[in-house]
Order: sequence, then structure tokens, then C-alpha cells
Amino acid sequence: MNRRYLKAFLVASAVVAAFVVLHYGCQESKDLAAGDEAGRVYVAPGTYDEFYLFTSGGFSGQIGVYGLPSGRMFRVIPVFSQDPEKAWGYSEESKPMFMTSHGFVPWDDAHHPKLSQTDGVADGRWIFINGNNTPRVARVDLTTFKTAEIIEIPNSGGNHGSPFLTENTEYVVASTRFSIPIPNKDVSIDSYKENFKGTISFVKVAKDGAMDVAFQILVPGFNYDLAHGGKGPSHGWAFFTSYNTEQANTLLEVNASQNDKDFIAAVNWKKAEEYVAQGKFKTFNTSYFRNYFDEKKHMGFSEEKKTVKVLIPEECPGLIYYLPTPKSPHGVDVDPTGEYIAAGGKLASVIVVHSYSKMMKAIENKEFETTIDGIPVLKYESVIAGEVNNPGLGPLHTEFDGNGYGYTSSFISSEIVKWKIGTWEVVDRIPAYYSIGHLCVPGGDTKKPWGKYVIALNKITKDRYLPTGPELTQSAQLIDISGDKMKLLLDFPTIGEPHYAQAIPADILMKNSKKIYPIEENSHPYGIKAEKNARVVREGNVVHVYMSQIRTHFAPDNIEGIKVGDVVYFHVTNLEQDWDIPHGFAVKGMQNSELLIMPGATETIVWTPQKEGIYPFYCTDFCSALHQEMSGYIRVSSRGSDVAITYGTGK
Ligand code: RUQ
Ligand code: CUA
Repeated sequence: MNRRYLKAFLVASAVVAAFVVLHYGCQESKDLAAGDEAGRVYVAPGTYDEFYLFTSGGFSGQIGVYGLPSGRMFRVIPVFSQDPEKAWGYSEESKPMFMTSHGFVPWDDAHHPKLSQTDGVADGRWIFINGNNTPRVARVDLTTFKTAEIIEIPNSGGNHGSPFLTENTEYVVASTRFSIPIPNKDVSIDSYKENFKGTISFVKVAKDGAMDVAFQILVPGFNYDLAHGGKGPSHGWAFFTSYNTEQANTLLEVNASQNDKDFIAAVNWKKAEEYVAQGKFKTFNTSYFRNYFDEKKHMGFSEEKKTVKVLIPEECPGLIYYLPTPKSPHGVDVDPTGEYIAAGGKLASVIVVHSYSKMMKAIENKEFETTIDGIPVLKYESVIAGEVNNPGLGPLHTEFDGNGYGYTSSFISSEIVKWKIGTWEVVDRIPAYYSIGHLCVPGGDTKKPWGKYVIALNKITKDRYLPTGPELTQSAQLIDISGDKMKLLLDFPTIGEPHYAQAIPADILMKNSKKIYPIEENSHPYGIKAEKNARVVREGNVVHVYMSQIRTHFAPDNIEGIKVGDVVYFHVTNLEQDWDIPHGFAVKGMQNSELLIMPGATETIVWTPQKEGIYPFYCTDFCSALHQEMSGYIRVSSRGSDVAITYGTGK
């Protein structure tokens, strides 16, 4: 770099840095660091005053990442959704992540994010989220904020009651929302009662995060809704709500609301492990896919699995019990001590809280009402710890503050109701604007809630924001719970529909954030380690472009000899080894998306040029003062042309 250039570059960098500070400088930290010599401002280490909040996108298939208490959005993580910003689902490397037994399914309805746990406390390694529609569970790596794995759940009609965890992330659970014939087959829908079944699945999570379906339990054909793992004394158990115990197959709004009580299914998964070890399972033939992203090869891989182990309750005594619970319960939430199991009976006039120790005693004394398909139904009076009266209309979900209080969202009366564990009295209530679904206390479903806030996740906005056409934004509200009275602090809009959310102190995640991919570890088969290895190789009508990027040019940036009818693979390696210096790549008319390549990574996009001519390409991410110069040309000739492949930069 000559001196004049260097000076111009420094001035330009200072201007860019000033711009960054002005526009983005309000980082989620208490004191704004002065920044390094280059003027870059880093997030200063925070305290437990600051949290990351992860919200589900619902039908957007994404996860939203926010700072608390600001409510400002930092990032959208594409999970079950194609995202042109990051080429997720468009790049060749990410396409395998969407493989299922139904083929390539690039969308899902993502409801419940759940942070990995160690000893019942969120540990910040991963966040899981369910795909409700085409039954799947995804695992997002919280060092990269990127989807690392997606596994399909076989023998399931929809995966709503998921991905709740056991205390040490031994298992992710998944229960069928819709019952179907298992294995699936062509039958009359009227034969529901005879043919339709549910499953409860336990997905084993290995030390490195890799998931596999360890076993499933075949259960009566109800709708299994939500779940939570036991903790402390109830570690070893997992709880699942069910509705439609009427087993209706039409007009569920009436027909599935007949029974006074439905059930919480209590599963002894340690017992299940014993039965599996003893070989007391049936092997079902099926097909499901496990897709994972290799961070060194920078590539997703897909593998099909063909069998699954299924436990039948009749053959496995002690495996599962039903706890009668009024009335079409939705959420099921276990308090920090692991003793209390609160149910959101969405049509009930009370919040029912079951007692784990009473349940164990009732099992021991065989206090059963009846048995359904080998599953003993415990007596309501024998398992109930208490009922919270006057909980508002339509109680859905409960979170805990670790100080002896539960907070329940009531959808119909649109409020949060605070109640005391043990006395079961309501001590405070606050309206939510409007129609709250889930709610989240940081750590509020773990053994160690961090408390401080409850976040209301609301379905309807009405007058809270500027109108945006027929659909208004969904929204979250931040409420202070540090005093006796709940206090509304802030409204903030969310991306997609927030169902569940999880929050974790910023400190736990910040220090693990990945900054670059070391280029020497890049083992992408089409990656290059230096600009001198950039090349263009023709193999019949397939052309591989091994391309590099560094501020502020591509190699090669002039390519000739491409023909109409070619299939051109651009394998683009970003050689930068600096934090926050991705480069983009886009070709005029490419029927696809851009690429946004992280420092040290390689990504591939395919182009099939349709017409001869000259095609510019450029970097899509403003990467330096000379970003606009980061561009190139491709010459496309006719099908039969004899223009040879040539390429280069700066010749
Ligand atoms: S469920 S509120 Cu998936 Cu309650 Cu959304
Ligand atoms: Cu690289 Cu802009």
C-alpha cells in the first residue's frame, strides 16, 4: 500500500467508523467502550442487567434475537426458512439442511425456542426450536448464531410439544400435535378412534450436540400439545399436555371440548431407557432425515434413517401415567424446585397445579381411576397440589421468578396473573396489549430463574403501533417484576409471531461468540486458501469457479468462456481473517440469491446463464471505503461459441 493510498484509506475508515458509531453505536452495554485504534466499538462486558432474548418467529420459521432491556433487534436467524440475506436454503451448502422424507421443505412453523441446559440451568451452548408442520427439531449454535442441525421426527403428525429438554440436555422431547395412523396409511378419517395414534419422542443429544431419535412411545390418539422436563426431584420425568381426549376428527372447537378433564402425560424416561436397554421395544420401519452443518467443510450434510425404536405402554408398566387436568390444557410448566407442575387449562376457570411428590405416592398406592391402553389414569384428588382461583380467562403458560411466584398468561382476558406457590393466591395482575400467548421470565423455566423481567408475547397489536396495512406487527412487552407490583416498561415489535421466548444473561453468550473461521481449517472441497489458487475449470457443460475475496477485489474478476447452457458453480472463499468482515456476491440475473460469506468461509451458488452478453457481479456488503470497486465481469457467449475459458484479476 503506498502512503497516499494508506492515508485515503485511513480517512475513509474513520468516516465509516464514525458512521457506524452514529448509527449503530448504541450497543447493548452499560458503558460504550471508546473503541480500538481503528475506531471500532466493541460491546463492553455487561452484567446480568443485560440479556439476550430469543423469540420464535412462528410462521416466519426464524428466531429473532433482541437485547434486553432495550428490546432492540440484533439479528434474525433463519432456521426453517430460506433467507436471501445469508443464502440460507439458496446456497448449495445449506440446501441439505432442508431435506426431509417429503423432499426439500424450506419452511416450517417455528414455535418454541429452548436453551440448552446443564444441571437445569441454561448454559448458552445451543438453542433448539421445533418445526410444527413437517415435524422437525433444529439446533442453533450460539457461538455462530447459525442453524447447526435439523432432525425430522418420524411417526408424528406435527411437532408442537417440542423441543423441551431434560435437565442436562440428555434429551429433546417431541410429541404429536395431530394423531395419525402409525405407521401412516390410507384409511377413512372416520376410523380415527380405531386407527389414529400419537407418539412421544425422545431425541438423544450427544455431547457435541448431534441429535438422534432414541425411542418413541406409542400413545392413544389424542392431541399432545406442550411439554416440560422435570427438574431436581422430578428429573427423570417429562410432562406432556393433551387435549381432544374425546378423539374427535372434525369440528374440534366443539367436539374436543366435551370432556371436563383431559390429561397431562407423565413419562418416566429413565424407566424408558431401562426398557430400551432390555430390548423391550418394537422396531418400526420408517424414514426420517438428520441434517447437520459441518463448520470446517462449511457444508451441510443429510442422512436418511430407516428405523426407530417404539415402546408400547401396555408392555412397559411404569413408563407413563395420565394426570387428569381440566380442561383442554395447553402449557405445562414445572417450577424451579421441580415439585410443582402447572397446567394452562385454556378453557378452565382455575390454574391447576399438580404435585410431583403426591404423584409418586399415588403411583405407589395405585390410586388409579382407570387405565387407557395400558396407561393408568391417576386420581385427580391424589395428585393435585392446589388450584389458583380467578386466574383470568384462558390461562395458557406459566413461568417462574425463583422467588416463589408463578406468572401465568391469560389469553382471553389479556393479562399476566402473578400467584404465590403454596398458597395459590393471586397477588398481582397486569394487562397485556393485547391477547398474550406465551410469556418469558429470563431462566423462568429452569432451576435458577434470573428473574427481573417478564416478557409478554402478544398476538394482537391494534393501536400500539403505526398501521402497516391489513396486518399489524406482533409485539412483545417488557414488564419489570423486581418489585411487588408488575410495571410495564416497554413495547417492542417482533419479527413473525412470537410464541415462546428464552432469555439468558449477555455475559454467558458474549464471550463465546465466534469471530472468524480460521482459513487454515477450511476443508471445503472447493475452497481455496490463497488468491493464487483462484481458477476457473470447465468439465463438460459444468464450470467451477474457485473464487477468492479480500478487501477489495475478487479473484478472478474477469471471466470469459462461459456459454449459454453451462451450469456455473461459484465457490467463493472469503480470505479475510477479521471479525465482522463478510463479503457478498451477486451476479446480474442470477435466479437465486446473493451469498454473504463469513471471514474464512466458502459458499457456493449455482448460475445457469440464459442469454449471451456481459454480466457484472459485485460484493453486496459494504465492506470498506472501496466496496463499490469490489466487482467484476463475466462474458457469456453463445452455446456453440469457441471462446476459451480465460480469467484473471488486474492483468
Ligand atoms: S404455543 S402461544 Cu406453540 Cu402457546 Cu404459541
Ligand atoms: Cu466486499 Cu463489499
